[in-house]
Amino acid sequence: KQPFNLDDPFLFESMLGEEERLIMESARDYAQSKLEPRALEGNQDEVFHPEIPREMGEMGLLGITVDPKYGGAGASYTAYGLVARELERVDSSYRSFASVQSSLVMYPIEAFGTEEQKERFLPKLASGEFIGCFGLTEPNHGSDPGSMITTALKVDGGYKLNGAKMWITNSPLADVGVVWAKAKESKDDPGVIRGFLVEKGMDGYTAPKTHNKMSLRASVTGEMVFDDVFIPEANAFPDIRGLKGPFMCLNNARYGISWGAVGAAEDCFRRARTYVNERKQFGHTLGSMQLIQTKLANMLTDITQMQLLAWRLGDLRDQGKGHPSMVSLAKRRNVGTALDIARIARDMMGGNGITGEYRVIHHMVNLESVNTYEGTYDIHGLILGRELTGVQAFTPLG
Ligand code: TGC
Ligand code: FAD
Repeated sequence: KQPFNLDDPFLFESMLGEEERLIMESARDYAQSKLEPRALEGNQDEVFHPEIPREMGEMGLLGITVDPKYGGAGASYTAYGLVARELERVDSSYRSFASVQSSLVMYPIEAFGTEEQKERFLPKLASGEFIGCFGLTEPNHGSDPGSMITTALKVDGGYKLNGAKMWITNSPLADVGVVWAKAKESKDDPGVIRGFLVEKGMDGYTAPKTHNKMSLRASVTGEMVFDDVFIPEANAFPDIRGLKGPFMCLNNARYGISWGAVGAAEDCFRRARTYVNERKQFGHTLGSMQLIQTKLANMLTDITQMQLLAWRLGDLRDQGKGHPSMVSLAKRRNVGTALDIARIARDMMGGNGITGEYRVIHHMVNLESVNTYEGTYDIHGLILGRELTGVQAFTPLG
Protein backbone atom coordinates (compact mmCIF):
# COMPACT_ATOMS: atom_id res chain seq x y z
CA LYS A 1 0.00 0.00 0.00
CA GLN A 2 1.33 3.46 -0.95
CA PRO A 3 1.68 5.94 1.93
CA PHE A 4 -0.77 8.87 1.86
CA ASN A 5 1.06 11.81 0.27
CA LEU A 6 0.45 14.88 2.46
CA ASP A 7 1.94 17.24 -0.12
CA ASP A 8 -0.03 15.88 -3.06
CA PRO A 9 -2.93 13.79 -1.71
CA PHE A 10 -4.51 13.01 -5.10
CA LEU A 11 -1.10 12.64 -6.82
CA PHE A 12 -1.66 15.37 -9.42
CA GLU A 13 2.09 15.67 -9.90
CA SER A 14 2.08 12.14 -11.35
CA MET A 15 0.02 13.54 -14.25
CA LEU A 16 2.74 16.04 -15.25
CA GLY A 17 4.89 15.57 -18.33
CA GLU A 18 8.65 15.11 -18.06
CA GLU A 19 9.46 18.71 -19.07
CA GLU A 20 6.88 20.10 -16.63
CA ARG A 21 8.30 18.03 -13.79
CA LEU A 22 11.85 19.22 -14.54
CA ILE A 23 10.75 22.88 -14.68
CA MET A 24 8.82 22.45 -11.41
CA GLU A 25 11.79 20.83 -9.68
CA SER A 26 14.30 23.45 -10.81
CA ALA A 27 11.92 26.29 -9.82
CA ARG A 28 11.41 24.65 -6.42
CA ASP A 29 15.13 24.22 -5.91
CA TYR A 30 15.83 27.85 -6.89
CA ALA A 31 12.99 29.26 -4.77
CA GLN A 32 13.92 27.29 -1.66
CA SER A 33 17.69 27.76 -1.91
CA LYS A 34 17.91 31.34 -3.21
CA LEU A 35 14.63 33.14 -2.46
CA GLU A 36 13.61 31.65 0.87
CA PRO A 37 16.77 32.93 2.68
CA ARG A 38 16.05 36.49 1.42
CA ALA A 39 12.29 36.52 2.00
CA LEU A 40 12.14 37.64 5.62
CA GLU A 41 14.55 40.53 5.07
CA GLY A 42 12.80 41.44 1.79
CA ASN A 43 9.50 41.69 3.62
CA GLN A 44 10.68 43.44 6.76
CA ASP A 45 12.99 45.96 5.05
CA GLU A 46 10.85 46.43 1.93
CA VAL A 47 13.65 45.20 -0.36
CA PHE A 48 13.42 43.55 -3.77
CA HIS A 49 16.97 42.23 -4.15
CA PRO A 50 18.18 43.62 -7.51
CA GLU A 51 19.93 40.42 -8.59
CA ILE A 52 16.65 38.43 -8.60
CA PRO A 53 15.53 39.27 -12.19
CA ARG A 54 18.83 38.05 -13.68
CA GLU A 55 18.77 34.93 -11.50
CA MET A 56 15.24 34.11 -12.66
CA GLY A 57 16.31 34.80 -16.25
CA GLU A 58 19.27 32.43 -15.96
CA MET A 59 17.00 29.75 -14.51
CA GLY A 60 14.65 30.18 -17.51
CA LEU A 61 11.76 31.21 -15.26
CA LEU A 62 10.76 34.33 -17.25
CA GLY A 63 8.60 33.95 -20.37
CA ILE A 64 8.01 30.22 -19.84
CA THR A 65 5.38 30.07 -22.61
CA VAL A 66 7.19 32.49 -24.97
CA ASP A 67 8.75 31.25 -28.21
CA PRO A 68 12.42 30.20 -27.72
CA LYS A 69 13.39 32.28 -30.77
CA TYR A 70 12.70 35.33 -28.55
CA GLY A 71 14.44 33.85 -25.49
CA GLY A 72 11.41 32.15 -23.90
CA ALA A 73 11.20 28.52 -22.79
CA GLY A 74 8.41 27.56 -25.23
CA ALA A 75 6.87 25.41 -22.49
CA SER A 76 3.25 24.80 -21.46
CA TYR A 77 0.83 26.85 -19.38
CA THR A 78 0.98 24.02 -16.86
CA ALA A 79 4.75 24.58 -16.53
CA TYR A 80 4.17 28.32 -16.12
CA GLY A 81 1.65 27.64 -13.35
CA LEU A 82 4.00 25.26 -11.56
CA VAL A 83 6.68 27.97 -11.48
CA ALA A 84 4.17 30.47 -10.03
CA ARG A 85 3.33 27.92 -7.32
CA GLU A 86 7.01 27.57 -6.32
CA LEU A 87 7.70 31.32 -6.26
CA GLU A 88 4.59 32.10 -4.21
CA ARG A 89 5.38 29.27 -1.79
CA VAL A 90 8.14 31.67 -0.66
CA ASP A 91 6.55 35.11 -1.13
CA SER A 92 3.75 36.40 -3.39
CA SER A 93 6.05 39.35 -4.19
CA TYR A 94 8.42 37.12 -6.18
CA ARG A 95 5.54 35.53 -8.08
CA SER A 96 4.17 39.01 -8.68
CA PHE A 97 7.45 40.11 -10.27
CA ALA A 98 7.51 37.05 -12.54
CA SER A 99 3.77 37.24 -13.39
CA VAL A 100 4.06 40.81 -14.57
CA GLN A 101 7.23 40.16 -16.55
CA SER A 102 5.91 37.00 -18.24
CA SER A 103 2.13 37.41 -18.57
CA LEU A 104 1.63 41.14 -18.62
CA VAL A 105 4.70 42.32 -20.55
CA MET A 106 6.25 39.49 -22.59
CA TYR A 107 2.90 37.94 -23.54
CA PRO A 108 1.40 41.16 -25.04
CA ILE A 109 4.63 42.01 -26.86
CA GLU A 110 4.66 38.50 -28.37
CA ALA A 111 0.91 38.45 -29.10
CA PHE A 112 0.33 42.05 -30.22
CA GLY A 113 3.76 43.49 -31.01
CA THR A 114 5.55 44.08 -34.31
CA GLU A 115 8.50 41.88 -35.25
CA GLU A 116 10.81 44.77 -34.40
CA GLN A 117 9.24 45.17 -30.93
CA LYS A 118 9.56 41.42 -30.26
CA GLU A 119 13.23 41.33 -31.28
CA ARG A 120 14.04 44.48 -29.36
CA PHE A 121 12.40 43.66 -26.05
CA LEU A 122 11.67 39.96 -25.58
CA PRO A 123 15.21 38.50 -25.29
CA LYS A 124 16.21 41.15 -22.72
CA LEU A 125 13.02 40.60 -20.73
CA ALA A 126 13.60 36.83 -20.80
CA SER A 127 17.14 37.18 -19.45
CA GLY A 128 16.11 39.63 -16.72
CA GLU A 129 18.35 42.34 -18.18
CA PHE A 130 15.17 44.38 -18.73
CA ILE A 131 12.34 44.71 -16.22
CA GLY A 132 8.80 45.30 -17.45
CA CYS A 133 5.58 46.67 -15.99
CA PHE A 134 1.91 46.85 -17.03
CA GLY A 135 -0.13 50.01 -16.61
CA LEU A 136 -3.90 49.58 -16.67
CA THR A 137 -5.20 50.80 -13.27
CA GLU A 138 -5.59 54.54 -12.68
CA PRO A 139 -6.09 56.46 -9.43
CA ASN A 140 -9.86 56.68 -10.07
CA HIS A 141 -10.38 53.60 -12.27
CA GLY A 142 -9.46 50.24 -10.72
CA SER A 143 -12.20 47.64 -11.09
CA ASP A 144 -13.56 49.64 -14.02
CA PRO A 145 -10.56 50.18 -16.31
CA GLY A 146 -12.85 50.83 -19.28
CA SER A 147 -13.46 54.32 -17.85
CA MET A 148 -9.74 55.20 -17.96
CA ILE A 149 -8.81 58.81 -18.74
CA THR A 150 -5.17 58.41 -19.84
CA THR A 151 -5.04 59.53 -23.46
CA ALA A 152 -2.71 59.12 -26.42
CA LEU A 153 -3.38 61.92 -28.86
CA LYS A 154 -2.20 61.35 -32.45
CA VAL A 155 0.60 63.71 -33.48
CA ASP A 156 3.18 63.69 -36.27
CA GLY A 157 5.13 60.41 -36.11
CA GLY A 158 3.44 59.09 -32.99
CA TYR A 159 1.32 60.02 -29.96
CA LYS A 160 1.36 62.36 -26.97
CA LEU A 161 0.58 60.44 -23.80
CA ASN A 162 -1.05 62.22 -20.83
CA GLY A 163 -2.44 60.81 -17.59
CA ALA A 164 -1.38 58.56 -14.72
CA LYS A 165 -1.41 54.90 -13.73
CA MET A 166 -1.37 53.79 -10.10
CA TRP A 167 -0.52 50.62 -8.16
CA ILE A 168 1.84 49.42 -10.87
CA THR A 169 4.03 46.44 -9.92
CA ASN A 170 7.71 46.98 -10.92
CA SER A 171 7.09 50.49 -12.37
CA PRO A 172 9.92 52.30 -10.50
CA LEU A 173 12.39 49.66 -11.75
CA ALA A 174 10.99 49.12 -15.22
CA ASP A 175 12.91 49.61 -18.46
CA VAL A 176 9.71 49.19 -20.46
CA GLY A 177 6.03 49.49 -19.60
CA VAL A 178 3.02 48.19 -21.51
CA VAL A 179 0.55 51.05 -21.06
CA TRP A 180 -3.12 51.05 -22.05
CA ALA A 181 -4.56 54.42 -23.03
CA LYS A 182 -7.41 55.88 -25.07
CA ALA A 183 -5.93 56.68 -28.48
CA LYS A 184 -7.55 59.73 -30.06
CA GLU A 185 -7.24 61.05 -33.60
CA SER A 186 -8.29 64.52 -32.39
CA LYS A 187 -9.15 66.17 -29.06
CA ASP A 188 -12.91 65.58 -29.62
CA ASP A 189 -12.51 61.91 -30.58
CA PRO A 190 -13.84 59.66 -27.71
CA GLY A 191 -10.89 57.35 -28.43
CA VAL A 192 -10.28 53.63 -28.44
CA ILE A 193 -8.09 51.69 -26.00
CA ARG A 194 -4.68 50.81 -27.43
CA GLY A 195 -1.40 49.49 -26.00
CA PHE A 196 1.89 51.45 -26.04
CA LEU A 197 5.45 50.65 -25.01
CA VAL A 198 6.75 53.39 -22.72
CA GLU A 199 10.49 53.37 -22.08
CA LYS A 200 12.50 54.53 -19.09
CA GLY A 201 13.99 57.97 -19.75
CA MET A 202 11.32 59.21 -22.17
CA ASP A 203 10.77 62.95 -21.68
CA GLY A 204 7.83 63.69 -19.37
CA TYR A 205 7.64 60.16 -17.95
CA THR A 206 8.20 59.46 -14.22
CA ALA A 207 7.51 56.39 -12.07
CA PRO A 208 7.57 57.30 -8.37
CA LYS A 209 7.61 54.49 -5.82
CA THR A 210 4.68 53.83 -3.49
CA HIS A 211 5.97 53.63 0.08
CA ASN A 212 4.70 52.03 3.31
CA LYS A 213 2.77 49.12 1.86
CA MET A 214 1.96 46.60 4.58
CA SER A 215 1.53 43.81 2.02
CA LEU A 216 3.79 42.58 -0.83
CA ARG A 217 6.61 44.56 0.74
CA ALA A 218 9.30 42.78 -1.31
CA SER A 219 7.55 43.84 -4.51
CA VAL A 220 8.28 47.33 -5.81
CA THR A 221 5.03 49.16 -6.62
CA GLY A 222 4.66 52.64 -8.05
CA GLU A 223 2.87 55.07 -10.29
CA MET A 224 3.41 55.90 -13.95
CA VAL A 225 2.92 59.59 -14.68
CA PHE A 226 2.76 60.87 -18.27
CA ASP A 227 3.11 64.56 -18.98
CA ASP A 228 3.05 65.03 -22.75
CA VAL A 229 5.23 61.95 -23.32
CA PHE A 230 5.99 61.47 -27.02
CA ILE A 231 5.53 57.81 -28.01
CA PRO A 232 6.81 57.03 -31.52
CA GLU A 233 4.54 55.01 -33.80
CA ALA A 234 7.14 52.20 -33.56
CA ASN A 235 6.18 51.80 -29.87
CA ALA A 236 2.44 51.30 -30.44
CA PHE A 237 0.89 47.83 -30.78
CA PRO A 238 -0.38 48.00 -34.36
CA ASP A 239 -3.64 46.06 -34.39
CA ILE A 240 -5.12 45.30 -30.97
CA ARG A 241 -8.03 47.58 -30.01
CA GLY A 242 -10.35 47.76 -26.99
CA LEU A 243 -10.34 46.25 -23.51
CA LYS A 244 -9.88 42.75 -24.83
CA GLY A 245 -6.16 43.58 -25.29
CA PRO A 246 -5.41 44.02 -21.57
CA PHE A 247 -7.95 41.33 -20.62
CA MET A 248 -6.20 38.73 -22.79
CA CYS A 249 -3.02 39.47 -20.79
CA LEU A 250 -4.98 39.26 -17.53
CA ASN A 251 -6.34 35.82 -18.46
CA ASN A 252 -2.76 34.54 -18.35
CA ALA A 253 -1.70 36.38 -15.21
CA ARG A 254 -4.89 35.47 -13.30
CA TYR A 255 -4.36 31.84 -14.29
CA GLY A 256 -0.79 31.99 -12.88
CA ILE A 257 -2.13 33.52 -9.66
CA SER A 258 -4.54 30.61 -9.22
CA TRP A 259 -1.42 28.39 -9.06
CA GLY A 260 0.58 30.83 -6.93
CA ALA A 261 -2.14 30.73 -4.27
CA VAL A 262 -1.68 26.96 -4.07
CA GLY A 263 2.00 27.46 -3.13
CA ALA A 264 1.24 30.05 -0.44
CA ALA A 265 -1.51 27.85 1.07
CA GLU A 266 0.72 24.76 1.01
CA ASP A 267 3.45 26.63 2.85
CA CYS A 268 1.03 27.87 5.54
CA PHE A 269 -0.36 24.35 5.98
CA ARG A 270 3.08 22.74 6.22
CA ARG A 271 4.27 25.26 8.78
CA ALA A 272 1.08 25.07 10.88
CA ARG A 273 1.15 21.26 10.88
CA THR A 274 4.78 21.15 12.01
CA TYR A 275 4.02 23.70 14.71
CA VAL A 276 0.99 21.98 16.25
CA ASN A 277 2.76 18.62 16.30
CA GLU A 278 5.53 20.17 18.44
CA ARG A 279 3.74 22.76 20.58
CA LYS A 280 2.26 21.48 23.86
CA GLN A 281 -0.55 23.02 25.93
CA PHE A 282 -2.48 21.38 28.76
CA GLY A 283 0.20 18.65 28.76
CA HIS A 284 -0.47 17.49 25.19
CA THR A 285 0.56 18.54 21.72
CA LEU A 286 -1.87 20.91 20.02
CA GLY A 287 -1.95 18.39 17.17
CA SER A 288 -3.66 15.87 19.46
CA MET A 289 -6.62 18.21 20.09
CA GLN A 290 -9.84 17.63 18.12
CA LEU A 291 -10.38 21.24 17.08
CA ILE A 292 -6.86 21.49 15.72
CA GLN A 293 -7.16 18.20 13.83
CA THR A 294 -10.31 19.29 12.01
CA LYS A 295 -8.64 22.57 11.10
CA LEU A 296 -5.76 20.60 9.55
CA ALA A 297 -8.20 18.28 7.77
CA ASN A 298 -10.12 21.25 6.33
CA MET A 299 -6.91 22.89 5.17
CA LEU A 300 -5.71 19.77 3.39
CA THR A 301 -9.12 19.23 1.77
CA ASP A 302 -9.13 22.81 0.47
CA ILE A 303 -5.54 22.56 -0.77
CA THR A 304 -6.34 19.33 -2.61
CA GLN A 305 -9.24 21.03 -4.38
CA MET A 306 -7.05 24.03 -5.21
CA GLN A 307 -4.31 21.81 -6.67
CA LEU A 308 -6.74 19.87 -8.84
CA LEU A 309 -8.50 23.03 -10.02
CA ALA A 310 -5.25 24.75 -11.02
CA TRP A 311 -3.84 21.62 -12.65
CA ARG A 312 -7.03 20.96 -14.66
CA LEU A 313 -7.25 24.60 -15.75
CA GLY A 314 -3.65 24.47 -16.98
CA ASP A 315 -4.33 21.24 -18.84
CA LEU A 316 -7.42 22.71 -20.52
CA ARG A 317 -5.52 25.87 -21.50
CA ASP A 318 -2.74 23.72 -22.96
CA GLN A 319 -5.38 21.95 -25.06
CA GLY A 320 -6.78 25.32 -26.20
CA LYS A 321 -9.98 24.71 -24.23
CA GLY A 322 -9.60 27.41 -21.56
CA HIS A 323 -12.33 30.02 -21.02
CA PRO A 324 -11.98 33.35 -19.18
CA SER A 325 -14.80 32.33 -16.79
CA MET A 326 -12.77 29.27 -15.78
CA VAL A 327 -9.92 31.64 -14.96
CA SER A 328 -12.19 33.91 -12.88
CA LEU A 329 -13.55 30.90 -10.99
CA ALA A 330 -10.07 29.54 -10.23
CA LYS A 331 -8.47 32.89 -9.31
CA ARG A 332 -11.36 33.75 -6.99
CA ARG A 333 -11.63 30.34 -5.39
CA ASN A 334 -7.91 29.66 -4.93
CA VAL A 335 -6.87 33.08 -3.66
CA GLY A 336 -9.89 33.42 -1.36
CA THR A 337 -9.22 29.97 0.08
CA ALA A 338 -5.47 30.56 0.45
CA LEU A 339 -6.27 33.70 2.43
CA ASP A 340 -8.62 31.73 4.73
CA ILE A 341 -5.94 29.06 5.20
CA ALA A 342 -3.28 31.66 6.01
CA ARG A 343 -5.55 33.28 8.62
CA ILE A 344 -6.31 29.90 10.25
CA ALA A 345 -2.61 28.91 10.24
CA ARG A 346 -1.80 32.24 11.87
CA ASP A 347 -4.36 31.58 14.59
CA MET A 348 -3.06 28.05 15.23
CA MET A 349 0.39 29.47 15.96
CA GLY A 350 -0.92 31.80 18.66
CA GLY A 351 1.43 34.67 19.53
CA ASN A 352 4.28 33.15 17.53
CA GLY A 353 2.05 33.39 14.48
CA ILE A 354 2.25 37.16 14.42
CA THR A 355 6.06 37.19 14.06
CA GLY A 356 7.86 37.33 10.73
CA GLU A 357 10.02 34.30 11.52
CA TYR A 358 7.03 31.95 11.47
CA ARG A 359 6.18 33.34 8.04
CA VAL A 360 2.43 32.67 7.92
CA ILE A 361 1.40 36.24 8.70
CA HIS A 362 3.74 37.23 5.87
CA HIS A 363 1.70 35.07 3.45
CA MET A 364 -1.52 36.31 5.02
CA VAL A 365 -0.88 40.01 4.42
CA ASN A 366 0.50 39.32 0.93
CA LEU A 367 -2.64 37.42 0.01
CA GLU A 368 -4.75 40.46 0.90
CA SER A 369 -3.21 42.19 -2.14
CA VAL A 370 -3.48 39.09 -4.30
CA ASN A 371 -7.18 38.89 -3.46
CA THR A 372 -7.54 42.50 -4.67
CA TYR A 373 -5.35 42.76 -7.74
CA GLU A 374 -6.06 41.27 -11.16
CA GLY A 375 -9.78 41.64 -10.40
CA THR A 376 -11.01 41.59 -6.81
CA TYR A 377 -12.71 38.55 -5.26
CA ASP A 378 -16.11 40.21 -5.73
CA ILE A 379 -15.43 41.39 -9.28
CA HIS A 380 -14.68 37.78 -10.28
CA GLY A 381 -17.92 36.81 -8.52
CA LEU A 382 -19.74 39.37 -10.68
CA ILE A 383 -18.00 38.12 -13.85
CA LEU A 384 -19.30 34.63 -13.00
CA GLY A 385 -22.70 36.10 -12.08
CA ARG A 386 -22.95 37.65 -15.55
CA GLU A 387 -21.97 34.32 -17.12
CA LEU A 388 -24.63 32.51 -15.06
CA THR A 389 -27.52 34.90 -15.61
CA GLY A 390 -26.71 36.90 -18.73
CA VAL A 391 -27.21 40.08 -16.69
CA GLN A 392 -24.29 42.32 -15.76
CA ALA A 393 -24.46 43.59 -12.18
CA PHE A 394 -21.33 45.79 -12.19
CA THR A 395 -23.58 48.83 -12.35
CA PRO A 396 -26.72 49.09 -10.18
CA LEU A 397 -29.17 49.19 -13.12
CA GLY A 398 -28.24 45.75 -14.48
P1 TGC B 1 -16.68 43.99 -20.97
O1 TGC B 1 -17.81 44.56 -21.73
O2 TGC B 1 -16.89 42.82 -20.10
O3 TGC B 1 -15.52 43.61 -22.02
C1 TGC B 1 -14.98 44.58 -22.92
C2 TGC B 1 -14.30 43.82 -24.04
O4 TGC B 1 -13.29 42.96 -23.52
C3 TGC B 1 -13.61 41.57 -23.82
N1 TGC B 1 -13.28 40.78 -22.63
C4 TGC B 1 -12.33 39.86 -22.61
N2 TGC B 1 -11.52 39.39 -23.57
C5 TGC B 1 -10.64 38.44 -23.24
N3 TGC B 1 -10.56 37.92 -21.98
C6 TGC B 1 -11.35 38.36 -20.99
N4 TGC B 1 -11.23 37.88 -19.76
C7 TGC B 1 -12.30 39.37 -21.29
N5 TGC B 1 -13.23 40.03 -20.55
C8 TGC B 1 -13.82 40.89 -21.39
C9 TGC B 1 -15.10 41.57 -24.11
O5 TGC B 1 -15.46 40.48 -24.94
C10 TGC B 1 -15.27 42.90 -24.81
O6 TGC B 1 -14.77 42.76 -26.12
P2 TGC B 1 -15.43 43.57 -27.34
O7 TGC B 1 -14.65 43.14 -28.53
O8 TGC B 1 -16.88 43.15 -27.35
O9 TGC B 1 -15.27 45.03 -27.01
O10 TGC B 1 -16.01 45.16 -20.18
P3 TGC B 1 -16.46 45.84 -18.86
O11 TGC B 1 -15.91 47.23 -18.88
O12 TGC B 1 -17.93 45.65 -18.65
O13 TGC B 1 -15.62 44.94 -17.84
C11 TGC B 1 -16.05 44.73 -16.59
C12 TGC B 1 -15.06 43.90 -15.76
C13 TGC B 1 -15.40 44.11 -14.34
C14 TGC B 1 -15.23 42.43 -16.12
C15 TGC B 1 -13.61 44.28 -16.04
O14 TGC B 1 -13.43 45.63 -16.11
C16 TGC B 1 -12.62 43.70 -15.05
O15 TGC B 1 -12.16 42.56 -15.18
N6 TGC B 1 -12.18 44.50 -14.02
C17 TGC B 1 -11.09 44.12 -13.13
C18 TGC B 1 -9.90 44.97 -13.44
C19 TGC B 1 -8.61 44.21 -13.31
O16 TGC B 1 -8.55 43.00 -13.25
N7 TGC B 1 -7.51 44.96 -13.28
C20 TGC B 1 -6.24 44.34 -13.23
C21 TGC B 1 -5.14 45.37 -13.38
S1 TGC B 1 -3.55 44.62 -13.65
C22 TGC B 1 -3.10 44.03 -12.14
O17 TGC B 1 -3.80 44.05 -11.19
C23 TGC B 1 -1.76 43.44 -12.11
S2 TGC B 1 -1.24 42.89 -10.54
C24 TGC B 1 0.16 42.12 -11.06
C25 TGC B 1 0.92 41.44 -10.03
O18 TGC B 1 1.64 42.13 -9.27
O19 TGC B 1 0.90 40.17 -10.03
P1 FAD C 1 -11.96 49.55 -6.40
O1 FAD C 1 -12.21 49.21 -7.81
O2 FAD C 1 -12.20 50.96 -5.96
O3 FAD C 1 -12.72 48.54 -5.45
C1 FAD C 1 -12.87 48.76 -4.04
C2 FAD C 1 -13.88 47.72 -3.50
O4 FAD C 1 -15.13 47.88 -4.17
C3 FAD C 1 -13.46 46.27 -3.76
O5 FAD C 1 -13.85 45.48 -2.67
C4 FAD C 1 -14.27 45.87 -4.99
O6 FAD C 1 -14.53 44.47 -5.04
C5 FAD C 1 -15.56 46.67 -4.75
N1 FAD C 1 -16.25 46.95 -6.00
C6 FAD C 1 -15.79 47.61 -7.10
N2 FAD C 1 -16.73 47.63 -8.06
C7 FAD C 1 -17.81 46.96 -7.57
C8 FAD C 1 -19.09 46.62 -8.08
N3 FAD C 1 -19.46 46.96 -9.32
N4 FAD C 1 -19.94 45.95 -7.30
C9 FAD C 1 -19.59 45.56 -6.04
N5 FAD C 1 -18.38 45.84 -5.49
C10 FAD C 1 -17.52 46.52 -6.25
N6 FAD C 1 -2.82 47.40 -11.64
C11 FAD C 1 -2.16 47.45 -12.83
O7 FAD C 1 -2.69 47.93 -13.82
N7 FAD C 1 -0.89 46.96 -12.94
C12 FAD C 1 -0.22 46.43 -11.89
O8 FAD C 1 0.92 45.98 -12.03
C13 FAD C 1 -0.88 46.39 -10.62
N8 FAD C 1 -0.22 45.92 -9.52
C14 FAD C 1 -0.81 46.00 -8.28
C15 FAD C 1 -0.08 45.70 -7.14
C16 FAD C 1 -0.66 45.85 -5.87
C17 FAD C 1 0.16 45.56 -4.66
C18 FAD C 1 -2.00 46.26 -5.76
C19 FAD C 1 -2.66 46.40 -4.40
C20 FAD C 1 -2.73 46.58 -6.88
C21 FAD C 1 -2.15 46.47 -8.16
N9 FAD C 1 -2.84 46.87 -9.31
C22 FAD C 1 -2.21 46.89 -10.54
C23 FAD C 1 -4.18 47.44 -9.20
C24 FAD C 1 -5.29 46.42 -8.98
O9 FAD C 1 -5.59 45.71 -10.15
C25 FAD C 1 -6.50 47.17 -8.43
O10 FAD C 1 -6.18 47.54 -7.09
C26 FAD C 1 -7.77 46.33 -8.47
O11 FAD C 1 -8.18 46.10 -9.80
C27 FAD C 1 -8.91 46.99 -7.67
O12 FAD C 1 -9.07 48.33 -8.02
P2 FAD C 1 -9.12 49.47 -6.89
O13 FAD C 1 -7.95 49.28 -5.99
O14 FAD C 1 -9.26 50.77 -7.58
O15 FAD C 1 -10.40 49.15 -6.04
